[in-house]
Amino acid sequence: MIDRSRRRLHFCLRPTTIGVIAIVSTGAFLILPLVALICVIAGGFAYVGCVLAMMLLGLAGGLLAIVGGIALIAGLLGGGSEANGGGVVVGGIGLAGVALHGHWNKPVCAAGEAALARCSEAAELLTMQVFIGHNVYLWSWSVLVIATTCALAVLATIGVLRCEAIVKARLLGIQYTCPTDHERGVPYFRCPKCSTLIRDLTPSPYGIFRACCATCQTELPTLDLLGRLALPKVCRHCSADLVHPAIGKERELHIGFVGAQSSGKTTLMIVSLWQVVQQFASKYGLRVEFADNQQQKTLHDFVGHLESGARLAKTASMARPRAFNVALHTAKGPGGLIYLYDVAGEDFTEEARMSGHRFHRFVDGLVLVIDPFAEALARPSQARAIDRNAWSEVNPAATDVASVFQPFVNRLEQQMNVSAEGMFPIPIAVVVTKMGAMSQTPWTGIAQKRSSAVPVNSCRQGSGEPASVGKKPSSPIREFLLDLGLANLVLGLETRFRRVAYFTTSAIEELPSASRAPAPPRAAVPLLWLFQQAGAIPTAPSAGAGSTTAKSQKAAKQPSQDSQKRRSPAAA
Ligand SMILES: Nc1nc2c(ncn2[C@@H]2O[C@H](COP(=O)(O)OP(=O)(O)O)[C@@H](O)[C@H]2O)c(=O)[nH]1
Ligand SMILES: [Mg+2]
Ligand SMILES: [Zn+2]
Ligand SMILES: [Zn+2]
Repeated sequence: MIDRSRRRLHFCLRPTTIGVIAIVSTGAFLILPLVALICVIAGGFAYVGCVLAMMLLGLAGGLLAIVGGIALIAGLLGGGSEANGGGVVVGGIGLAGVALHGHWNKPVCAAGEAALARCSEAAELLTMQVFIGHNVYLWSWSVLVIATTCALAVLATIGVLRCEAIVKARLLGIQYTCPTDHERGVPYFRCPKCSTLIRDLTPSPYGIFRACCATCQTELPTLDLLGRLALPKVCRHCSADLVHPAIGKERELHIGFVGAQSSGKTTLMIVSLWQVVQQFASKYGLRVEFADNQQQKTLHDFVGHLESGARLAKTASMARPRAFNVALHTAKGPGGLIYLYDVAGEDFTEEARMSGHRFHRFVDGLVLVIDPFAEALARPSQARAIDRNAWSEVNPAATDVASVFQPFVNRLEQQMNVSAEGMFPIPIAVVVTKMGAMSQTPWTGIAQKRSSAVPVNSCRQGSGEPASVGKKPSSPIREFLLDLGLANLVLGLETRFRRVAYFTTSAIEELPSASRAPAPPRAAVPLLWLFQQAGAIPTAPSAGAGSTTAKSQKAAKQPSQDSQKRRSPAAA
């Protein structure tokens, strides 16, 4: 949590600020009418006071004169000299009062009237000329209007800045995808000082550009633009650490490997990635960035394993297959953060098993791996012709590609909202693997002939034009698939995918081994083609092929001390 205490609340949004300004504005609005009212009341009091005073004087004087007269008459009749004296005094006072009333009444009442008139004039001046004439009734609210505008501006700024992630997703294709569970969205961050998980590090009334960790009060940036991505990131759905430094910075490119169990997907993924790092990065002016040293070491270990002639362990079937993340940085182009999804082959045979493969919703490109040996096995006439020894060496896929492709296409239709006849708007690289073992098959001649037509260093040559079945085949590899009996598959591919390209590889044979020289590097070509389709890398090797920056060379060589040993002569 960020610190959401009152003192962190933005000054313009504090209730006290708004409250005080509201009171000031109301006061400024009311003060003139109030003073005017007081003037009128004071004038009224003065007038009424004068009139009343005179009335009382006249009344009292008259009464006293009457009382004094009565007392005098009573004294004269009764012979009381005291009563006579009292009557004379009272009557005298009364007569004096009456006389005074007669004398003062007019001027005092006039003075009262004058006071009332002056006060009314003053009230009128205040209300009509100052309050209304000078628009005080409007200006008095200006402070409150300014304060409210400021508060709204602050809220609007917060709202706009909060759109950072949406803008990045729409314009730059940056989605913060979690490689563990394929969920997307701005991650949670950890405070670099106290490691507290902060779920709300985003512009808010408690910090527009910077907010404070509630635990240790460290100031943290609230926006990617201001350095938020440098903080440790955690997936908001599964709490996995998002370790790759390019997450949230580079646009994403999600590539899925599809194929039967044991068709060679994992081998192809590892060898192709290795070739990208070792042989193609410098040609295309790329710098390859791994999540961390551990990830680099994992790839290095896998390659070492394959080079030693050992087989890879079978890919475990996982509800959520974890993506392998690498970033490609180009000198000028956009580059991208690549997500490679290697899935256990058996997962493709049933749609239900793919339910957790959420990346299908946003996959950008596919690699369909075809094991020609599995296809031959499915067609006994072809299988009988192949040398028995070859089978153990190539470890043929458990099923043919058709049994994988159809359920996968069904799944993709649902996930990408494409109708049963619709086109998938993504490129698919069709890769015939294990071609290195072809020398032991009756296809030897075909394979060699076809292989020689396969591009080595330039992806462009490898992309079969999006040919439709029935037209003149544009790729020898496509013809080879037709020969293998995969016409339906080719038809399916070319009617459902907007861009299809055919490739052959012999991933294992492209790695150096003690017994033979490595075959030319082709495994990476399908991947490079997909990268190019997405615009992540240049469409042709850079002019100064091989002369990349020192940094990129260092990155390319880093995976192993003995990488020079591993360099394929073909790529050198
Ligand atoms: N000769 C040869 N065999 C390969 C090649 N790629 C894969 N294989 C074989 O196919 C088996 C299955 O490969 P793997 O990559 O694990 O297939 P996945 O189940 O599709 O991931 C491996 O044990 C290898 O024996 C290749 O390029 N050449
Ligand atoms: Mg595998
Ligand atoms: Zn902290
Ligand atoms: Zn996650």
